[in-house]
Amino acid sequence: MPAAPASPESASASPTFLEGTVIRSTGSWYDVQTERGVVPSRVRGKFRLEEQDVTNPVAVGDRVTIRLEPDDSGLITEIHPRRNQLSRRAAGRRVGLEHVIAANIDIAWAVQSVRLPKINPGFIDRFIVMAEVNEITPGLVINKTDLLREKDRADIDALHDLYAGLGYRVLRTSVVSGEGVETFREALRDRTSVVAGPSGVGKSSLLNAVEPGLGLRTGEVSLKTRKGRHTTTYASLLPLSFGGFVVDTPGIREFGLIDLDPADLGHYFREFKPYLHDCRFPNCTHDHEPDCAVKAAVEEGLITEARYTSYLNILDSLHLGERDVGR
Ligand SMILES: Nc1nc2c(ncn2[C@@H]2O[C@H](COP(=O)(O)OP(=O)(O)O)[C@@H](O)[C@H]2O)c(=O)[nH]1
Ligand SMILES: [Mg+2]
Ligand SMILES: [Zn+2]
Repeated sequence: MPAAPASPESASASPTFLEGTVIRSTGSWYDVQTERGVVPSRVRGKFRLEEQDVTNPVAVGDRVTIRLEPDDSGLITEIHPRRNQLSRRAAGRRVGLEHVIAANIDIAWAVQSVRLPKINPGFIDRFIVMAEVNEITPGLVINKTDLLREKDRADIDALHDLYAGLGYRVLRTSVVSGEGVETFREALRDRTSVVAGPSGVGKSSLLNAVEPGLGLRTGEVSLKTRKGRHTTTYASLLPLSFGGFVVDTPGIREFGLIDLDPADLGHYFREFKPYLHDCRFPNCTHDHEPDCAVKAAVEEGLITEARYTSYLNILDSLHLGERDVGR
């Protein structure tokens, strides 16, 4: 611990240091959850200077040490090393900089619904890549199972089996029948989780079902024009009464694939891995190149057409510089 400053006011008592988690940020103040409750805190100027290429040196989810000040506010004196983070390119004046949305995330759930809106495999695959690139465990929630029609059951089962077979956790839920709600609650317990998905799949409804106290608004059609919204938005962590946090951010669509080299994309499709070293060209993008072992595996049915199509779509968007999840 740093020594107490030798000023007359603080000579009598040594300062109190606490550890905590940043749960909310306005850009200049940070709410830090500690064993003594939430302490509004400021950050030392030097952290700002050290991190030239990010807009926010402290993000929600960061573990920090604070020094309690005489007015009961905190001063963040240390930011503990991050296990991982989700970032996007900053907008507006700070374009080109990185904005850290949240740090130390245990799991990121892609939420989809069986109908209304229907499943979008492209979203799932892009989201998985985004999570894997950031070293965050992805999972899949298939919601609104009460709306499942018999004729769609085989497709949903195949999708479930595909992702479970790749080693990802897949949950089936319904806010109406209650299926899977308890399992989802257990999956959120004592972790920091991201819940993302297209509008209308039931994210807010699901979170209200596991934690009624959240009181999230549901059923709203989002008419926001995202293009017009260039101000920096800050995520917050919603504390769960049974332990854990859920990352709440309106900007989840923008979790980008920052700095992913198109030649590396194949490494984030787990089932491609056995074939990546058998392509003729070591920098093969598994697109147009001859003697590609990945394409051969698709032709043999060892890799699904759907996953390969997602791969090509993401590859295209990387070439075009479109690195957002939500397309
Ligand atoms: N039938 C059915 N409807 C649901 C379910 N979950 C959510 N909904 C409805 O789907 C609509 C969108 O839900 P909402 O939670 O706002 O979705 P969000 O945009 O992902 O947060 C609302 O009308 C909900 O009542 C479900 O499991 N089954
Ligand atoms: Mg919602
Ligand atoms: Zn190849």
